[in-house]
This record gives sequence, structure tokens and C-alpha cells, in this order.
Amino acid sequence: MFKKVLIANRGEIAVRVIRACRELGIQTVAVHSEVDKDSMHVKIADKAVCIGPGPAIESYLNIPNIISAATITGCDAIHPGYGFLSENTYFADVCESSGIRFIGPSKESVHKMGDKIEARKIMIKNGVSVVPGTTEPISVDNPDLEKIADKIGYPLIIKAAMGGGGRGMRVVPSKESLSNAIQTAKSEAKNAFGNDKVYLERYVEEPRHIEFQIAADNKGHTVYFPERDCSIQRRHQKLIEESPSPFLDADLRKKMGKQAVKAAKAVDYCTVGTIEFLVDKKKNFFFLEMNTRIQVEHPITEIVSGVDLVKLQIKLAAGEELKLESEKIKLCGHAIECRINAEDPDRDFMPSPGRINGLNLPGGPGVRLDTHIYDGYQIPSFYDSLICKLITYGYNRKEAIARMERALVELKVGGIKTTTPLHKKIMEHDYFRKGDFQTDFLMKHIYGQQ
Ligand code: MV4
Repeated sequence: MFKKVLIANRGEIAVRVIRACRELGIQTVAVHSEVDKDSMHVKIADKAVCIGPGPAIESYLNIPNIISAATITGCDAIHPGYGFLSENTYFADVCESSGIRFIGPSKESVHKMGDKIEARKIMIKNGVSVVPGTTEPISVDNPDLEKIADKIGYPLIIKAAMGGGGRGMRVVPSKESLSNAIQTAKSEAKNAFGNDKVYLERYVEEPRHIEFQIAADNKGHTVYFPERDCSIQRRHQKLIEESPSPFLDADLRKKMGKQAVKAAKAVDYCTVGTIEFLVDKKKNFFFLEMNTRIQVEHPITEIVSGVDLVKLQIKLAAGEELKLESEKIKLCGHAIECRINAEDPDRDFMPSPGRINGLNLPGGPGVRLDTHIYDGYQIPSFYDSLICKLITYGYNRKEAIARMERALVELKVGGIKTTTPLHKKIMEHDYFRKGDFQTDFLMKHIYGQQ
């Protein structure tokens, strides 16, 4: 096992990783920017090193400074958290060539999943269902374009091969707008990703976004965990996640879970990761993409499965064998996560940084709070606005929702605006309570558009 781990991140995830390390008897080194010197992760780590000024590009993305900090303090591994350098294969390479283990996937796995066209091909070859569409890049010069599009069927969606997470997509309702849309999509993709490869998929209407946590060791043993339903989003930013999905039964869970394992094995994956699926009204499911990192919403899976995913991730990186079996991971109870952001939901979710003045954190039965905030904490304006993951759980979904409602009442974050009122609205919404929601829930039912 590692002796000392550097956490190349900040905020709640840095705190989460430090907690996992301490439980494993591993020493921790926090890194922080100048504006984060009074942050929680700095306070609770064994050691802390300042790696640069506020802007992330000069600190949390500053590879030479992070590697120097790890070397000087004698770390044998780096945990990248999520965001920042977590999916940067160049960083992973620099770690390894500096004799420091990168706690994450190999660059080969990341690259195979990074090109969405390649990923689709690999999935088809390995018996994973993908949305009907093309397995080659398309262009307007292709004489068979109309035929190819007709065969897939409208509405279509054009996606950038190097895009992901909702960036670089364009819906095409009918053949009239196809070639214009392809041209525009290509030039946008070139601008955003430095690569103009795009492909076509059948557009799945009102889908659910359901993802499977997987874990794999370096012997190829791979398991899936109960799914997370992440359908409640705003502009591709998740707001609420829950596990299990109110939409899945044990049979579909097993079918999708098995495909998630196949998808991970197909790219020789060897750490924790997530396979995203779209599920349509008829419960057809389609592989979308893979997230090659620990995700924000991992705690709900920890609660319903009883497995500490961050400790597991660290143990797998240290070469330990996975001792779990998919069939033996039991699904117990129901968990919901609300992402509390320092944003003003009445002002188009404008960031609301500032000093927290008057804080009351909820607790009691069935509440888990993953947060780095404290009373008097100054939220910097340089980073993302997630300040708190409020997670509740119970015997069933009804109890988890009741606990979330009362925890949202107990939660008071004075001095700044937060998304707490929006979460209260969603919790009391009839369609949410019935579990009847798709990815358009917020726009359709809360903002009354579309
Ligand atoms: C789709 C789709 C419908 N049909 N693909 C958005 C995130 C990116 N990973 C893929 N996304 C979508 N791909 C097909 N063929 C609808 C979306 C989508 C979406 C997916 C999950 C969660 C929220 C979403 C919101 C809008 C669109």
C-alpha cells in the first residue's frame, strides 16, 4: 500500500480523498492555491504545499508544481479527484515517469474511450448496445449521406467524435437541415476540440440518463454496482442523482450492469469508472460514454452498496485484487444526492461567491454531508460552485425523500445565494415524487419551457 498520497484537487473531493487515505493509514499531502490557504482540505491533511496563485491554470493545473510538491514531500502516489487533471493522460504519464503512481486509468483506456467513434466501434464489437448511427466520421461530401441518414431515421443527433458531456451536439429534425447542420457542427467541433470529426446517431427523445459504477483490478476482474439515475440536470450539469433508479427493475439492472462490465473490459479498464447509458421510454438502453474518474455522485452508490469507492480506488491503484462479485453486491435502501451550488437560481444560476456567514448543517438519521465549507469560509470565485453534496438515504425512496426535505430545511448557508430553494421545489414536485422524470424534467416542469 502507498505510504503518502498527494491530493491534486480542492474542495469537497479533496476532503473526501483525505478521509479515505486516513482510514487506510496513508499520510496525506494537500496542495492549494494562494486563495485556498484557509480551505478545509489544507486544514485536515498531514501536510500542505502552496502550488500557485488563484487561477487554476497556475495552480491546480500546474503540472510541474504539483509533481515538485509530490517529490519534495516524498509521495508515492497522486490522487487527482475529479475535474482538473483527473483525465489528463499527459499528467498521468509525468506522474509515472517521476516514479509516482497515478490513481486512475491507463492512458490507453482513456484514449480508446476519448474518441467516441472508436468507442462506438469497440462497444459494437463487444456486444454492448449503442444508439443506431454511424461508425465512421461523416461529411457533406459523402454521396450516400442522405441514404445513411434515412436509414438511421429522424430526428438525428450530430455529435463531435472528440466531444462529450453534452458538448458539441446538434439535433437534426429532418433531412432539410442535415447538410447545414453537419457543416456547422464540424466547424464548432474544430473550434472546441481541435478536431472536426462528427458522427450521426438516432436522437432518443425524452431519455433517462442512467449510469453504472464499475470497478476493475489489474487481473481483469470487473464488477458493476447498482445504477445511478442522473436524469435531473440543467445544461448538462447534474443537479440531483439517486440510486437505485425508480425506472429500473432487477432484470434490467442485471442486463445493463453486465453490459457495463463488458464495456469496461473492452478497453482493459483497471480502476473505478462509470458507464453512461440512455434509456428510452420502452426501456431500450444504449451505451453513451464512459467517465474515467471517480465522480461527484459516487456517495449514493457507496450508501446503497456498502462499499467505500474511494478506498477501493486507492487499493486497486496499489495493485490489490478486487474481492467483490457483482452478484454479491447487494442493493440496500435508497439514496439521493442534491448538489448544493453557490449560485443564484433566480438569476440564471449566476455564481454567488462570498463569505459564509451563519451556517447550519443538517444531520441526524440518514444524512451524509460531503462538504468543505464552514462558518466564515470565503468561497473563491476561481473554481466551480459546488459547496456541498447533501446526501440522504432511507429504507426506501419515500423515506430518502422525506429526509432530504427536512435536511434541506435544516441547511442554512448565510451570506451567499445557493441552489437550496430549487432542490426544495424539486423534492415536492409531483412528477419527481412519482419517479416520473426524464432529462427534460427541469425545463418542462420547473421552468415551464419546451
Ligand atoms: C443523446 C441524446 C439523445 N439521443 N444521444 C447529452 C450528454 C452527452 N453525454 C450525450 N447527451 C445526449 N445524447 C442521442 N442519440 C440526448 C442527450 C442529452 C442528455 C443526456 C443525458 C442527460 C441529459 C441530457 C440532456 C440533453 C441531451
